Amino acid sequence: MQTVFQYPNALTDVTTHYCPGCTHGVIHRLIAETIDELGIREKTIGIAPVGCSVFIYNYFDVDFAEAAHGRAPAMATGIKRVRPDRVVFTYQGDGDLAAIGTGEIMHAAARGENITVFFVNNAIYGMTGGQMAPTTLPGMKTTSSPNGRDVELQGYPLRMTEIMATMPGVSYAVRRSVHDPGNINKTKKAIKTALQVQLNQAGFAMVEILSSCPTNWGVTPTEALQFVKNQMIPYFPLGDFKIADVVKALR
Ligand SMILES: Cc1ncc(C[n+]2csc(CCOP(=O)(O)OP(=O)(O)O)c2C)c(N)n1
Ligand code: SF4
Repeated sequence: MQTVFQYPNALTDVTTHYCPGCTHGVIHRLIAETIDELGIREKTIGIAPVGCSVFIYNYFDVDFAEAAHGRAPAMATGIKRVRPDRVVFTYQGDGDLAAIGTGEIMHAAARGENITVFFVNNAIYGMTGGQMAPTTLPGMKTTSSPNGRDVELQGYPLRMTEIMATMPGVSYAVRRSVHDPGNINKTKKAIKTALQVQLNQAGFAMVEILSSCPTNWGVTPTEALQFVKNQMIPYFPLGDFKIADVVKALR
């Protein structure tokens, strides 16, 4: 009989704590499927962030370490330098990567560390109750910007992938989304490429993935996917912002 559904070996068979309609779970699955397909489960080490994905180590059947807020790139750097034979990835929200961890990610990228970063951008602090993040859209209401983000007062949202793409140490910097099946497939391909970059010692790779937070956006799961498409993508365009020659040679 043809197998049409299989649970990835790289995931544990437990129920996650994510809210209904949250796309953190979709992204977990794509990473797990890719780890299976590349046959790297036994040698992969993930770095857990703070934020809603803090319990990611319960959901993946791969080795994990837990970093303090924003410090995942530093921890990944240390682990990868000590064990260059391992595949090391961080999984970070926008609060983790683009607020308290901005310095960490910038310097890991500037050093061209041979690590893979999965950056989950839901434009908000999910876990702590929906406060404004550096990626919160202009005019977007959050618990700490109840009248909408005022760029005169709070500045403009950071486009982290574009910033990463300017750095000589970065080999691969792309933005994807998981708001519909076509984009889910494209995201999975980017996740695979990002891990292959590391497997080929080709340097720093980051995949930013636009994700939903129906709970803190105060909308239904379906409306949240529409918000990603209609509100987030215009400010955070999908695409390949840097594919270095060393990465092109792998394809
Ligand atoms: C040093 C430190 N400061 C603040 C916090 C509180 N904190 C935990 S999660 C979080 C926000 C995380 O948001 P994000 O990274 O966007 O992830 P999400 O929950 O949206 O997936 C904050 C501020 C902390 N854990 N450690
Ligand atoms: S609060 Fe938002 S990001 Fe966190 S699990 Fe719920 S929907 Fe997902």
